[in-house]
Amino acid sequence: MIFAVGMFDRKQSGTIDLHEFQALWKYVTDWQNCFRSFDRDNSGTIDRNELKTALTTFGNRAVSFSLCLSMSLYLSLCLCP
Ligand SMILES: [Ca+2]
Repeated sequence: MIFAVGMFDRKQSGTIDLHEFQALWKYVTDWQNCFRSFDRDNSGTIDRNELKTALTTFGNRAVSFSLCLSMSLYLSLCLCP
């Protein structure tokens, strides 16, 4: 979570205010939606076939995909008990 606070703490105060929290929340929900779009069977994980489909979907945007996947995995570890 320190990463998230630092990323959205635009005033460099060491804390996030309501507006910064709203931006953080949107970022988290966007990544959750990204993860869910890959998790076709709603298993909570991305299996080999789902990963293959995602890679095909992203095509030349592999860097964006890897960032998305990394963040999705991070969120699934941090947000899912
Ligand atoms: Ca799945």
